[in-house]
Amino acid sequence: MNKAFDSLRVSSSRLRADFDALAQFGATGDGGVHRPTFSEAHLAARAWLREQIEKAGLELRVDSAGNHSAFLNCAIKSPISNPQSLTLLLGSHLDSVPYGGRFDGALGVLAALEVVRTVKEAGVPLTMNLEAIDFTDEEGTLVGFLGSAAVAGRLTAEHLRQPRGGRAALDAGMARAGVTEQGILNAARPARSIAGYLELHIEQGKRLETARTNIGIVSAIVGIASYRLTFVGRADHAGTTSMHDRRDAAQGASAFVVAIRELVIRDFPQCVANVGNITVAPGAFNIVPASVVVSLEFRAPTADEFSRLETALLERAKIEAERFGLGLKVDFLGKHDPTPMSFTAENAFIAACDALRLSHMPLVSGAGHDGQMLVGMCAVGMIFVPSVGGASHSPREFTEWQDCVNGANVLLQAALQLASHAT
Ligand code: HGY
Ligand code: MN
Ligand code: MN
Repeated sequence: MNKAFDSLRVSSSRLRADFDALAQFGATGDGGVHRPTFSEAHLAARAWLREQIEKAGLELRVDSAGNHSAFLNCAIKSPISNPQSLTLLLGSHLDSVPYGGRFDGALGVLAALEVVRTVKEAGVPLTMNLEAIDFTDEEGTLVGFLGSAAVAGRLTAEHLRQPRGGRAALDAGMARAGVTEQGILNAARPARSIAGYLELHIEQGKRLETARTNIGIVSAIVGIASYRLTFVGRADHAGTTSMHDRRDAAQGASAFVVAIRELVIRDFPQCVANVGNITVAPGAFNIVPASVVVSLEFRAPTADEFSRLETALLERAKIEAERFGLGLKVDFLGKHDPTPMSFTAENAFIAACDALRLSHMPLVSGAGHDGQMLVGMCAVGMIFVPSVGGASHSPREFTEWQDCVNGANVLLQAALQLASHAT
């Protein structure tokens, strides 16, 4: 622990001013924000971030995947140190889900910026550089973890061919942002250039609130998979076709949606499955539905549950389709495996919480995060701060300001530990 700087703290007022200013971009008037990737609001928020980075006297970097960074070249240069000093990444994402909350991602990016500003002002001698980063499209309104997967070199053209937000939306978004497919694929960083990635995020659940604990130290992040299932029936006249003669795609799709809740609660109690969108075609009152597209996402904390759950859900879709005489088209849209966090990062967070006299507990993250993409490339760690009532991905999302500041100070002290000489 760098004794000389263990009393260093972030500026709560400056962080608050940034947070309130950022929340205006895409504000929905009910405390939430609508800032999907590469929307006008998202692009305006990034323009605002660029201004803050330059105002802070930090080096602005925007890579070819659109990731925005505030870089602080603070590593002590010594004859023996690697001329390409390592960098410790701190960050999250400014994009939001449609009509989501103002804390998800935003708190992590602003806390990271505030940590780098604080270290710069204090002139802390570190063994590595610091970089606060805003990753592109964490939420997957276009692809999902797009910027972090690009940095980690995990993306191929195949990932971008049929993304979960649709290729047309990706093309339109890239055009608005001035990003190209080739640029995204070229954004990979050298494996040995990043020493670690630390992220502060709201919990988006109620375990910390229930346990009355200040900080959650993430031990692992769930695996997430997305499929588009199309139940294929036959259009018929809704008034003259008997109920027995129909091949009603809505029947099969609805039976599937209801059945998977039962299946997950009974057989996969640590997992979740979600149908976030159902599209009926042709979609008229008086036509028996010819097809229904169901967007399926499911999550599991371990590889074994993840694979068994995938098999069980797809099997269930087949059964319900057959029950109603329907065809079934299964489109795989992407998968991120369950990911353990690094002990080095966890220990740094524990020491920082203890030094700050903040209570902490280990948590598995039921939400996906950019850190999943960077595991394998560097040490990855996350902390959570309490979400009031567990609300998130909703304008109801809220975290008490003191909890936000606690999280930012834990991030600061953990970063100092991981990036400084032992003195
Ligand atoms: O969907 C998630 O888990 C995250 O909020 N992107
Ligand atoms: Mn998030
Ligand atoms: Mn989110």
